[in-house]
Amino acid sequence: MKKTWMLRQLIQSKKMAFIMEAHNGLSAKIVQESGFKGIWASGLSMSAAMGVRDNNEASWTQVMDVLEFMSDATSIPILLDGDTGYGNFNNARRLVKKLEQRQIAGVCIEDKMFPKTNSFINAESQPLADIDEFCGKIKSMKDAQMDEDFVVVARVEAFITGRGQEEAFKRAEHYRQSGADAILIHSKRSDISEIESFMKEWGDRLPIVVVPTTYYKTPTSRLQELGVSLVIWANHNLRASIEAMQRISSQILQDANLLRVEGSVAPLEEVFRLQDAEELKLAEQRYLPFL
Ligand code: SPV
Ligand code: MG
Repeated sequence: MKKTWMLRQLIQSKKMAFIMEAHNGLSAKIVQESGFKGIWASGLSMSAAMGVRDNNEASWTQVMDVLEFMSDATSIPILLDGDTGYGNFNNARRLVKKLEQRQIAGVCIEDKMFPKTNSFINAESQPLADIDEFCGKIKSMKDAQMDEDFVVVARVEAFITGRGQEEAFKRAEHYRQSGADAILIHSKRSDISEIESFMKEWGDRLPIVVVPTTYYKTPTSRLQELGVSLVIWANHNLRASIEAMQRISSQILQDANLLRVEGSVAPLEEVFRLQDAEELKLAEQRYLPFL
């Protein structure tokens, strides 16, 4: 089954779906094994894992290299957080071409300016993209895709930057008319009032994607009632790994031995299993002479 088709089904199905953040080949594989049907290649998480900021400090080809490992390690679809498309329409349409070559199922672009800043940092002072310019970008991406099922999600940052419902709705509607396959409506509030008012007005014009990082206390059943199509758990593997690595590193430093940590980390056998070391053993028996 094509990954693009699988992502399209997740977004278009009546049943609300969930995708989970990954930021490298290993975390992508773990997301798949845990049972998720799709992966969010988070810009925040990939940049943090590379040791840089979520401000397009990593080049788009460096992001592409990470994606290639994630895609090779998995068979479920990946939705890339493509930030602003890394430039103007021309950069964004070339991005689509290169993503398709690596079997990435879709990309989400946000209506901010390059270089972007994470939505939870100085949100109110972040400039938004010009609507017509952003619409041209969406059109160029849809025109560039070779696979009809490749998904382009347009992300509306109006609420994030302190603008209201009217601006959010106007932008979403323009992006819909420009050919976006879904709208990601983002909010930094700890309640879902913005998402709620948007959904009530939006109806079922186009599938809606949300990222409940800050309004996680809202039961997900409420999002389903409102008609949300796709929920992104955006950064929790990264945050889990930070906490685990900080704990283990300081404990080993303090103890100068491994006695207290050995039982609380994954056994080496688990690392080898995740790398599929067994397959290489079998291949060697088949292909290497004199074994
Ligand atoms: C990301 O995961 O990088 C996102 C979601 O874009 S957020 O961090 O909420 O902006
Ligand atoms: Mg991001």
